[in-house]
Amino acid sequence: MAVLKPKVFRFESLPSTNTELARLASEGAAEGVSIVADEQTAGRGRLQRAWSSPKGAGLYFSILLRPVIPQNYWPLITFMAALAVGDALSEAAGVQTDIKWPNDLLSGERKICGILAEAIDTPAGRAVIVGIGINLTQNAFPPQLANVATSVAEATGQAMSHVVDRERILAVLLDALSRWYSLLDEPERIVDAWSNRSSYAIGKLVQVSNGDDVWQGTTSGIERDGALRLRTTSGEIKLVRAGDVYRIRASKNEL
Ligand code: BT5
Repeated sequence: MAVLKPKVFRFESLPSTNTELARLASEGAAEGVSIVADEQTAGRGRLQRAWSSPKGAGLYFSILLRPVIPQNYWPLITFMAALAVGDALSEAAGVQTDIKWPNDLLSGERKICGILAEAIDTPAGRAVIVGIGINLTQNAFPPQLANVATSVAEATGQAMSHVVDRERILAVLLDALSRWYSLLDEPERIVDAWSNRSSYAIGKLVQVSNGDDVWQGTTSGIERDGALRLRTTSGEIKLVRAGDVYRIRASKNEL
């Protein structure tokens, strides 16, 4: 596996770091080219959802990868990014995180980071843009998301300096991404590490929705290609490759 050498370009404001990096990738940018913006005016989540990205409140980052592993393993790119963010938040800020399949990092069951990996065709071959949004302060998201979102400042109880803390987290994140990326050709190591850090990997009662499909069941491990195994209430095993996972809390009256 090629060694990742990140090269970071900084912007004050962009519509979306993923969109700008896709443009550079289509012009032939090399693996490792990365973008950080102080704000995004049209930050994106999955399925064209919005990612709230006000100035000075979060780390808005994208990196270009040109993976050589078979494409059916590309979902593990989101996994390796989640592992790297987990390392960065732990080492640079002392924040311990849980991972919710497929792309959320949680602190105290609330989302502190979202990851958006997008595959694109470029003249130099198929590539992946990995976008990472980390909430540094509570200003990163609107108050109506406060029950589902959190920030590094809230998790640590400390005020965050946008520049100093963002740069420290970014520096550790770049190292961690390089480390985990070099393991991408060993899927079981990525899946094992991910599963060890995710309370959602096994034994969690969840609802999964993917478009019009909605299933309830208990998570029962991760496939080698990153699919989530779900034992549905009817006892059937489903392999989930896309969708949103919500934790179901057992009712207090249940035995
Ligand atoms: C994600 O999507 O979680 C992927 C977010 C990726 C953002 C990064 S920032 C750098 C790069 N450039 C981009 O344009 N994007 C990437 P998803 O799982 O679909 O979650 C989106 C949902 O999270 C929204 O519908 C909101 O409910 C919620 N949300 C929006 N902004 C949030 C925030 N700052 N913190 C927590 N939750 C948020």
